[in-house]
Amino acid sequence: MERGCKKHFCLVLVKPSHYDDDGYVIQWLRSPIPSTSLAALYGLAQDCAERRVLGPDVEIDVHAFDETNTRIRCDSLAAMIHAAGAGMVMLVGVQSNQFPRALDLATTLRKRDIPVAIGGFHVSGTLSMLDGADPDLQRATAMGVSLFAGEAEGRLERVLQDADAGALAPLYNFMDDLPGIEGTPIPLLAAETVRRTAGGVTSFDAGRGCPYQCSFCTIINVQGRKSRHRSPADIEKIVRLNYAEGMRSFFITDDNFARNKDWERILDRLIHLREAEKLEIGFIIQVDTLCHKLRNFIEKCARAGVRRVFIGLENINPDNLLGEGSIDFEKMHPLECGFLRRKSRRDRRPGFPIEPAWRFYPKYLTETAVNQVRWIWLYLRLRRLYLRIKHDPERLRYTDFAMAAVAHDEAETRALFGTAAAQAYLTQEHRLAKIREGQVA
Ligand code: B12
Ligand code: SF4
Repeated sequence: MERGCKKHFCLVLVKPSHYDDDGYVIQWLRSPIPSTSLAALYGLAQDCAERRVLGPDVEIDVHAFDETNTRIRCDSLAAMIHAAGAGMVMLVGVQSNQFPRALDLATTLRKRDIPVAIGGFHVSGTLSMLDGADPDLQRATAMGVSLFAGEAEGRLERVLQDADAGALAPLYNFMDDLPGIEGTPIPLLAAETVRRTAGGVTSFDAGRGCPYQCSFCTIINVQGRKSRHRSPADIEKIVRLNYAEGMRSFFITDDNFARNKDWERILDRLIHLREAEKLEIGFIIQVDTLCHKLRNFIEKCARAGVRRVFIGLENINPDNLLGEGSIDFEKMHPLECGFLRRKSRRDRRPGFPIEPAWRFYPKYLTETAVNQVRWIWLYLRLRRLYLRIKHDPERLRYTDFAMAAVAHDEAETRALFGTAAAQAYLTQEHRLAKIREGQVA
């Protein structure tokens, strides 16, 4: 459509959620944290809009929606694009468990003649590890959906130009050409998108790629083993922009921040923001178990405001996960849990019946009320425990097995190692140790 003398291209970015076991879309009144994938694509799309990559007379209007906190109505998206006269929907950051939902959204949109592209870890991972041999990818292609493998930095404008020309390719495959991300447009989201999350916390990737080769790791097949990173100046910009919007806590999503080649310069910049400029910022990072060997790493992380660290370990006892608060109450992995579950009666996975209103709403309201009481009760119990520990004069003398130094006989004496899986793991470790010592050919 032409408004004034300008043409418009409506770009809708959607980060799909996935279905729960009952076939309802997992959605919350407030999701815990803005999606980095959505922010990355939004930042790149805004840059394309500013550079007028579709021509000097074409405005690109970018809209971003996260399905974990917003109900996606395909009819409304289609109406927005038809009203603009041109546009497309990009389903972004789609992981394997979200791919079926992404396909269902794509099916409805394609029926309304809307150009659709899907990208994210599932497409990239499937192409790099299985050569694209996945029936779901084939289904997508069959319905005219365009697939994008690899990273969008430096490539988004080509997809937009193809879409505008009505010539989207069935597959954009950049897996063999991972881009440098220094100086590329930074991830960001509009304030109204961020407001749909719990608030205070946001995330960004300072870098991609990890030099290690853990046998169970899929990520290195997608993001590679070479460290590619944003510049300290870009990271400062991300922090300042978000800080101005009230964000105080940042999740740096690098799989292994300790192996980001620029970690020290980045931390120095963050230390300056905290210590010289008194910005009250805190960080969550992910590292490997050897990070303590990097000179200054732990000290500088502490000064930069790192408050929580994820360390990936192979799990000796998978039952541990079942002990999480969220699995009991919401039947949900803790990383997927948000605040106040929303369910839309009509957004049910194809193959599941649409429940009549008289049955759906009372059940939903009862579930919600029961879960809220359970969460409040859990909070009160933990708060009581916390206060008891905080005021216990003996608290600094407390110790238990988990905090004790490694003992030479613990594999024989601790119950943790008593399961068949743990024993198999130990046998393999002993064998590998002997190979390293040259005792086994
Ligand atoms: C950070 C992270 C999280 C954070 C997300 C926080 C946040 N604010 O976003 C948290 C902790 C919440 C999380 C949760 C989960 N995660 Co996670 N997560 C990651 C991690 C480490 C980084 C993801 C990221 O932000 N990358 C940076 C963005 C910019 O990259 P990207 O999404 O790939 O997007 C780029 C390209 O793919 C492309 N692109 C993406 N989409 C599109 C679309 C189009 C049209 C185009 C053109 C381009 C394009 O452009 C982008 C920029 O280059 C990845 C591992 C990894 N390194 O990818 C795992 C990973 C994605 N997570 C994974 C999983 C399994 C989960 C959970 C399902 C875990 C669980 N059991 O609950 C949940 C799902 C939650 C949810 N609702 O999405 C798996 C997915 C595996 C798979 N086969 O799909 C991964 C790969 C880790 C792994 N190997 O196990 N996760
Ligand atoms: S350290 Fe983490 S990101 Fe690196 S290869 Fe191992 S599992 Fe993958």
